[in-house]
Formats: sequence, C-alpha cells, structure tokens
Amino acid sequence: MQSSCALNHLLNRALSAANIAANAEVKGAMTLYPQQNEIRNTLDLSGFWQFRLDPEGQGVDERWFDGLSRARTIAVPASWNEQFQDTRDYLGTAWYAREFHVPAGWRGQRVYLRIGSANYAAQVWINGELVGSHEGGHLPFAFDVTDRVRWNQPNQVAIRVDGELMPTRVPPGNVNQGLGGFMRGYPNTSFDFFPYVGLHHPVILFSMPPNRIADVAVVTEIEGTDGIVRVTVWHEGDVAAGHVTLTGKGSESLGTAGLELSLPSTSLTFAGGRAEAVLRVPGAHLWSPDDPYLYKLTVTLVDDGNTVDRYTLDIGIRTIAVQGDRLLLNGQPVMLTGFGKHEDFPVHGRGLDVPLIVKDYALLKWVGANSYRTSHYPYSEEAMQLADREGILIVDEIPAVGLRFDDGEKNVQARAAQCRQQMRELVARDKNHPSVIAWSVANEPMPAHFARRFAGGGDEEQEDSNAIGTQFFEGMFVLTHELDPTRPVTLVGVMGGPVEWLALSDIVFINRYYGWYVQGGRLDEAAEMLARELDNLHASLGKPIVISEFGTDTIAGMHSDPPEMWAEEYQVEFLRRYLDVAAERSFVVGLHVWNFADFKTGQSSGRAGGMNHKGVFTRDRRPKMGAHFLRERWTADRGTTEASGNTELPGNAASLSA
Ligand code: GCB
Repeated sequence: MQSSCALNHLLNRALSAANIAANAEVKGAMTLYPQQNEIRNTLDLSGFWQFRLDPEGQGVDERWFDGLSRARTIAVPASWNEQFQDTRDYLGTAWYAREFHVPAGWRGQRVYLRIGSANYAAQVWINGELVGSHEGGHLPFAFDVTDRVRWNQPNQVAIRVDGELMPTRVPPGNVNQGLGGFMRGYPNTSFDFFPYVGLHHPVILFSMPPNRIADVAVVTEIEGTDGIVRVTVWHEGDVAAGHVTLTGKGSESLGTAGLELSLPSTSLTFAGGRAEAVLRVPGAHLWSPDDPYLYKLTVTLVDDGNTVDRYTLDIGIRTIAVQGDRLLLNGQPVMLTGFGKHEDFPVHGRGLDVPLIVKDYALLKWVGANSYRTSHYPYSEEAMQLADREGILIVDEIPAVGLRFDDGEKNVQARAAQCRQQMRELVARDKNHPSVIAWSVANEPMPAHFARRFAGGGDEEQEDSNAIGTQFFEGMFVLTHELDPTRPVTLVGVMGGPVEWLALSDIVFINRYYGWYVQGGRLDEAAEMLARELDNLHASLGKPIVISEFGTDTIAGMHSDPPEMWAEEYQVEFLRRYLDVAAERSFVVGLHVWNFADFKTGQSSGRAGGMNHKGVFTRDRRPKMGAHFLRERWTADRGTTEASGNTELPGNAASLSA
C-alpha cells in the first residue's frame, strides 16, 4: 500500500467533528476534564488517604468499604510501591479511603466522583454503597454519585485497587511462556518498566448542572489563510439551545497579531442530544511547535435566556496529514525529534508530578526535541494540556505493550477487548488536544518465535498466531480511524516483527537496537544493518518511517575511549550513527531516542539496579553526554539557542537535518 493511500484514507473521510465521536460508552462525565467556572465546581481530593493492603482478599467480606481499620496514611496521587518499604513489590489488592464534604453551594447540581487513574482495576464505594468499577490503569472514569452523597454530614469514599499482573490484562503480566532476555525479570511483566500501582492521578469530586454539556469535539481545517473550526456538542437534560464562541488574537504573519478577533457567536440547535457548529476564523493564528497559539472555545447552554451550563476549551487550529513520504503539519513537512518517555520518578512512581512535567518539557526544548511518544500508556491529562501550551507533538499510545497471540484464545480475546476499550477511552479523553498528532495501537507486539526473529531469523514461516495478530490489528486500525478520522494511526514494531503488521500503519514506527542487543560494540556494522533495513522497508511499504526507539544503556559517569558499551561515549557514537543514517533518507520523518531519562524497571541480570539506563538524562534529569550531543545536532542552524540558552522549541523543522 502506498502512503498516498494513507492520505486519501484520511482525507476521504468527512471531517466532521461528530465523527471524532464521543463514543457512547465513554461519553459524558468521564470525558471532559472537570472545570471550575461560574456554574461548574470541582473539589480535588488529593492529599492524605487511609490505606490498607488486602493480600488475603478479605476486604469485601469484612466490609472495609464501611471504614478502614488498622489503616496507614498514604499520599494520593502516587504509586503505593515506594511510599513504604514493605510495598515495593506488592502487586495485589489494596484499599484507599477518606472522608469528604459536599459543599452546600452545589445543591441542585449533579455530583460526580472522578478517578483520574487507578492502576489496574478499581471498585468504588460511597458511604458503604458500591457505585461502580473500572478496568484499565491509566484513563479517567467517573460516577454520578448525586443520590449517594449526604449533604449535611461527612461522606466516606472507599476505593479498592487491584494491581495484579495477569495474562488477560493490558499490559499483560505473569504470562507463563517465557519471553526472551530482560523480560524474564522480577516482577514477571511482559514489558520493561516497573509495574507501579495505585491511584496515580487526582480523585476529584465535581458538579455539573442537570442540563449540561456532556461532551465537546473539535476538528480544525485550514482553507487559505482561514481556519475552520468544526464543533460538535452533546448535551444531557432538557435544554436544547445554546451557542459557541471563539476568542483569540490574529496572526503575526498576517500582521494582525495584537488584534483581538471579533468572531460572531454561532448558535447551537440540538437534535437527538447533539448540535454542530462551524466557525470560520479569517487570518487564523495557526498552532505549531514554533508558535503554539491557543484560542478559547466556549460552549454555552441557554434556557429561557438564562445560561445553564458553560464549558471552555483551549483549542489549536492545525492540521496533520501523511502525504507520500512526508508527515505534514499545517501542510508543511515536519521532522519529529524527541524521545520515548516514561512517567517515572523516585518515591511517587507513576503518580502525577506537575513540576516534573514542566521540567521535562523545558529539557525537551533545551535538547531541541519537538515531540515524544507516551510510551507505553496514556500519560496524565496535565501532560497533554501543557503540551498544547508548549507546542510539543505527541504520539498517544494505549498500554498495549507486550501483546502476544500464541497463549490461547481466552487470553488473546480478553486483551483484545481491553485494547479496544482503552482506545475508545483514550480518543474520548484526548481528541481535542492539538498536541496529539497520532495514535499508537500497540508497542512491540510479539510475533511467534520472537527470539529467532529478533536475532535476524527472518520471516520464513507464516505462523498462525501472527495471522491472528494481523486480524486483531486490522480491527484496531479500523476502530481507531473510525473514532478519529483526522489523525494518523500507527503500530510500533519490534525488531524482527512481521512486516504485514507494520503495513497497516499510516506512518511506520520501528524500534531498532542494532549496536546494542545485536551487533553490540560494532557500530559501523550496526549502521549498515539499519540503513539496509530502512531502505528495504521503504521500498516495500512506501510510507514515511519514524525510528521510534534506538538507544543504549549508559551509566552516567562511565567513560571509555575507544567507546565501549555502557559508557557515555558509546551512547554518543551510537546516536551519531543513527542520526547520520536517518539524515540521508528523507522518508525518515522522525527520530525518537530511547529513552528521555533513565527509569525504573524490574530486577534482572540485564538491568543494573533495577533500572533501564537508556536515558540521555539520568532519572533525576541530569544530562549525559548523549543529551549534549543531541542538543548540538538538533539545535544546529537555530542561531541563538547555543549562545543565549534560549529555550525556544524547534518546530516545523522541514529544514532541520536529523
Ligand atoms: C524496547 C521496548 C522498551 C524497552 C526497550 C529496551 O524495544 O519497547 O519498552 O525499554 O526496548 O530498553 O530494551
């Protein structure tokens, strides 16, 4: 299939915002980020909670949801693993509880409890009554608790979090058939990062009016110098009228930068709970990494002349498309420079850390990166919001890492259902972020006989389980394109993985470790292998390629000359080879180094100190030589950066040499 097909595929779909549907299963309270304004309210329940491990699984029988005895105090949001010495490797069930009050001023509104992320599965009780459950460790879910809360007394919330690794979960763990190398670590995951568990994002109580905006979807297009903003609004309740307004300034390139645009408000007429509006922005100020300009889009519901609900979104006017060998942002070729990352830091593990997001984005700019992949799971909503503001391009991934198709139908089917659900939830959550430029349906699904293939054994056998995988991914691509016809979709391929899986992608993403896991110490040979494979893949698939992982474990402070594996010099030389090979191939439209920073993983013989050391920054964000090298290459030709320490982010880097 040619990549122009991918473009046609995107363009031929009607670019109606309604198509980027708030899926029926995930629409409503859990989709829109809770907002405080003159109508809606939020109450963040972050802070100290009661906590108790339940290794014997007696909590439900003993009604721990009525109140936790013998509890200790824990911080939310944060993983539980590193807050105590006896919980690091505990991956079972644990209970969280705390008291809260519903503000009297919320009377007359619907009250919701929203859990930003509970890894992996959760059940929630309010005042001893079960209000609901959720599976999947990274995405938000919410329940209408209006009829469960008490208005004049304290309320009790209890959350049972089940963090067990299971072959039927996504990502899978405790899979019996052995996988190669580092994956045989402890804990027994099918992936290479520590399986942190707990309440990772804030738990928020929020209110909405009975007649309310249930969801908003925004799609933008560019016509000449005009921006077209297509808005779909879903409502719940009786009211069936409203309007949508856009505020913002003009564009520097059109000489209207300082001017507040006066855009008419467009009325909304609902039918079947849905209304659409199209706003034209003459001389639109486009969103890009160089200039991440955001307009404010406000949706208002009106009843009898009174405002009954309001929701405001920051939106960016931009387009993303694949054309031939190129990835186009606002019609211009863009070269992705950046990393695969992790949400990972000492003590709070995978818990939300807002200062760390700020720090990481500043370092991305410093090093000359314009993008990253949310390897290997969705990141926090706050990370997406800041990426919109800072102009960072995001490849948004579901937690489908370590998938396999040869361990029995029951497991395969259970994981497939989870993957579909998580993609629905992810698109519903992140669909309006201009920073999100692509969806990734999986990282490194494992073909049968993986070890042989990884070592270069080739494709000679057509395994049944690979055909099952092909069928599954075909379905995932159809689903994701249906959920969002506006963004390219990809699957991140492992070394030696079936080409028919890569062929499904709009942009081919490949993880390659020539010079590390194979051809260790032989970088010239590694570069030749890489070049040959890139050319072959491009010849057979005819699509743009992103090298979505490449890197070497590197112990900060370890040096050698000539360069030797694990030393900082080796990381630099390895990166240099990959960047040079890519620079000679215009179809390589992205380079994501593995990894941005060192991160915690399981214990194994290949992972010193239970860490993956492939970061170009240390875990506490100090640059290794590799980071300085990348900065030199990725900020070259950008004038002032070196001299002034200017942290402007490089953007539409058509001219940027890899
Ligand atoms: C990969 C995986 C990533 C690992 C990395 C490594 O291919 O996608 O999760 O951490 O290799 O360092 O081995």
